[in-house]
Amino acid sequence: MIRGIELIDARIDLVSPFRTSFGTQTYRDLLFVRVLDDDVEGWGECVAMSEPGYSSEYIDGCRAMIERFLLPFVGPQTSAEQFVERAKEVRGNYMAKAAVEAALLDRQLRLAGQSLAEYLGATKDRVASGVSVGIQSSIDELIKVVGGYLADGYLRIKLKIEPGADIEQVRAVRSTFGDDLLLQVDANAAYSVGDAAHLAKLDEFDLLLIEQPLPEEDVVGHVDLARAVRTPICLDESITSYEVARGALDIGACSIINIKPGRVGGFIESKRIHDLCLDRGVPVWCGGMLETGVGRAANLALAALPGFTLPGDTSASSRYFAEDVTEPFVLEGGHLGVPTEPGASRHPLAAQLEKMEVRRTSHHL
Ligand code: NPG
Repeated sequence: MIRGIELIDARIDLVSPFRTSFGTQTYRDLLFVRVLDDDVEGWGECVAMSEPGYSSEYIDGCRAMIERFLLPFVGPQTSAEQFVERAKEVRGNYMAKAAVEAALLDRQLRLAGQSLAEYLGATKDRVASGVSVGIQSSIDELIKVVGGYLADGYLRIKLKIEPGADIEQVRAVRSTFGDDLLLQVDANAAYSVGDAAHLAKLDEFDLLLIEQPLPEEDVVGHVDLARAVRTPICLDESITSYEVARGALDIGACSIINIKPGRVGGFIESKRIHDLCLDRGVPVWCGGMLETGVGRAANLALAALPGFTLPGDTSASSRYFAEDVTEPFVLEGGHLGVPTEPGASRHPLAAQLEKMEVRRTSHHL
């Protein structure tokens, strides 16, 4: 029986600054949901950032949303599926919902002795790892950083781009590391439809995809862009639900989708989007939001579904953290193992969490 829920705030340092078109991060604020049951506990990690730069959600807002509107949906025996149904009366707030869903899933799967991979219908026991490379101060630095990740064994490189740091960066990486390198770019919504001719200059580099070139709301603009460039368009920020995914595919806004459970409200919705894409032969891959091992574990289970045919941003813990809050995920031959133990999340190590914890609020049912 669920007795209560804790919300735990923490902060973890990044091994190196991570620069994207929407800002630079040197640490990551964390928010965990911990469901307390008589027999087990369930953990979920909220993927929102401290500031609303990637999406409209942010950590302090998610905490308030969870406390005021989402916890009332949780009773002593509430399953993740029931929570998802009840939470439909709250609009949006995908990252807040996903964090609660993950904690409930973790609890119920531990009680049932089932892994998230099994629950979702995973077909792989390890997943290919890609790495996301932040915008660097110079092309020399970029080449050095990419070379380091390739030496680590990463199987695919994603370069963050923005206007002024795009074509020449991609040219340098392609010419240094060769045509066989699996390479893609991510603009985090930094361009407009007027940049179509500029973005078409990326076509000569045989990229796997261009991720989210235009603003989140401009799904229709991506249709025009998709006609003007040969490189496949992949949507991330724009895809907040199954319905948006179906519409985007119907109108030709994208031909690949990045699935992030936090962005779409959880794993149950992620699976629906996966199934839709599998049915239509649309490749998907699993994004990342600088998760600690808590959320990374669950992402790996999702990435093990059969439609995830492209390597994801499922990097090892060491890509971001000197010391993860959990036992770290370690790269082996460019892959990460899919967790097989019961539950959805890997739980924090008490000593690690203690070093990182900022505050904790308890809510009794
Ligand atoms: O590997 O966990 C990871 C991060 C991969 O680049 C990555 N994430 O836009 O996809 C993204 C980006 C991101 C990071 C977005 C932090 C929002 C916050």
